[in-house]
Amino acid sequence: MGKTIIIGACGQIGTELTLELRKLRGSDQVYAADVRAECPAILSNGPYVQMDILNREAVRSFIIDNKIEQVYLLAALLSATAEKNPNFAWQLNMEGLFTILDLAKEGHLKKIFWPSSIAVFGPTTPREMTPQYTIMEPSTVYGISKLAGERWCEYYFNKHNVDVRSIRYPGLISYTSLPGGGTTDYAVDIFYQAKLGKKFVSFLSENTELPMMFMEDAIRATIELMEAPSEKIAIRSSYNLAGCSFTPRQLAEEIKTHIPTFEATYEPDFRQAIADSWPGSIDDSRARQDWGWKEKYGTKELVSIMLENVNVELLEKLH
Ligand code: NAD
Ligand code: AKB
Repeated sequence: MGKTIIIGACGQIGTELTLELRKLRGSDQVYAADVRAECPAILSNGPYVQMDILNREAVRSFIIDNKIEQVYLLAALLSATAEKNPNFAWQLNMEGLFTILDLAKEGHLKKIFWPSSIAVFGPTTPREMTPQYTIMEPSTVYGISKLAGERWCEYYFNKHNVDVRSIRYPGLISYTSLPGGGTTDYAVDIFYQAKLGKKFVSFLSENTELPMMFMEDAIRATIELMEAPSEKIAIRSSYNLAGCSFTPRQLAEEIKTHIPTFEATYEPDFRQAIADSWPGSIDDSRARQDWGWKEKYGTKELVSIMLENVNVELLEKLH
């Protein structure tokens, strides 16, 4: 297998995906790339390149000159940050995708992974067990960019035979790196506050149910999808994928079974409207049927492993 690059490698998903792909393929075969000037220490076991996905010519030259075969394109603004800067979010989330799809169309790349999100659904979508194919009228700039991206991925597959694969990730929960500006971020922050012995103030209301997944499951799903034989990938827009679903109150109750003194209060802000427009749970039967997806972590397992592993120093480094 040829070389791989992960663009947006310093983020919540990129950090763990880079480490896992380096384990599988060899550190020197997997480039980490990000707009950040410095490579975080955790990714220093392999090559790092500072790269702005919006600099189309620089991205093209690097990929062609280094004979890269696979791209994981993770750079994006997430839902909450995107609402604060809609024009830039649209530019960042779309332009980079075209740069990479065009490289594949011209024969420079063999395979692309591009993540979508549960944000492609909207207030008119059936909320429970949201099907793969259903009404999609996203009401956020992030959701609109992800839905447009999905349509372009399918288009490039159909018209230009580009091998692009995608997952509609739910909210991802991890302890290796912090989340980067999403609506589901409360479900990571809560573990740091619990470990610090602090009261947690949730920016979502107590009964807001959202689909979530432990990062290890998400990374495994991504690699399984990318390694599946092409003929098994019947969906070239993006696959629904589910881990578990919970509300802030259910999550707090589960944490209390480990830390009985833990307390949470609820003060919804602008992110409540975003969460209200998203599904509560996801039907991922097509991913199960087509390429054998099965989650390992439910809410209980996720809470135990997060409480065991979150390191409050990671949070303190940022403040
Ligand atoms: P993140 O915000 O943690 O990381 C994004 C990374 O991209 C950052 O390291 C950032 O520095 C980098 N970046 C930003 N602008 C860039 C640019 N111009 N050029 C190169 N790099 C740039 O995001 P994440 O949570 O790791 O998400 C990665 C992808 O997965 C995104 O497309 C996101 O929409 C999608 N996704 C994430 C989740 C989740 O819960 N984390 C859920 C659904 C979909
Ligand atoms: C966000 O909240 O924006 C992300 C997502 C579900 O896409 N975590």
